[in-house]
Amino acid sequence: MVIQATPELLRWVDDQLGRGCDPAEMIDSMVTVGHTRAFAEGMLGKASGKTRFKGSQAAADAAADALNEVPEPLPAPLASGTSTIVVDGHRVEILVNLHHPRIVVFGNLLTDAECDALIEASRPKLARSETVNRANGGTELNEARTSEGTYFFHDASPLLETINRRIAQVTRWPLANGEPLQILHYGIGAEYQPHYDYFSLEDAGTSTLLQHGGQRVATLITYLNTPEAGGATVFPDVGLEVAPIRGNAVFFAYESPTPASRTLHGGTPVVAGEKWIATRWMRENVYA
Ligand code: PD2
Ligand code: ZN
Repeated sequence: MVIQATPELLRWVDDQLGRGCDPAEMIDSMVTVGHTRAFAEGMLGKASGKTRFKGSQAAADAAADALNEVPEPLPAPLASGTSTIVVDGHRVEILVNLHHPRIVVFGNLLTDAECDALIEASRPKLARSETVNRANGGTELNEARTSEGTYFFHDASPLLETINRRIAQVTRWPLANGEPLQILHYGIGAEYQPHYDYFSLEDAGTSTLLQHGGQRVATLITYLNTPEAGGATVFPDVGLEVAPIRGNAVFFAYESPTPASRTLHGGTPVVAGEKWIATRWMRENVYA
């Protein structure tokens, strides 16, 4: 696992350890401000290395133990070398598998019939998309996101149950940690300007959002149709552009809720035709 940390955070960890603070309490503080527990535990383990650790031996041992206990920290779709995953008899292809940051492009995640069924079920429910209000954790209209959308709970229909089971298996992340499936529709010119999907540690509204399953740790965007032109998903920090092709999907995980995750991403304007996607945002804990 690669732990990416800002110099400020490393300095804070060093300072606290140097003053003899309890590593377990420091981990709790980091979780409270929005870091994942795995990340916080990894940071403590990293800072407890002999050359950098200035606190008591007991605290050093506790931090080292914390590192040893780091669980699988993020959704982890597959091992290197895998080219297909079969779920309930449905064959999903692995088209791209980037490791840092973790970005996986899937082929044939959904069938044409499943894509069409999701679109038709959504049409009557569409409403203008909103974004998180960073001050209070609510939602608001935002010119940076000009799509319309709706969402479905996990058990909304047998179709949703099938799709959700497949998503959970290919991402190897529990369905219970997933937010409801968001369906988005972009007309000509509509876009989603570059942003991060995690909740920023600097925003006042983040503490409210974290109460529902903790931090977001990964996103899966599935293309339900192929726009005539435009509508790619772009990752400016890594120079990657994913073509929106019906049934395919792009998955990415964020190792920390900071720009160091290099998961800045956006949906470019639709130039001709329309664009439909299904987005699953994944939390570190059960979403409730
Ligand atoms: O529509 C997209 O390509 C897109 C881009 C960025 C969707 C999202 N973010 C999202 O749903 O979070
Ligand atoms: Zn996004």
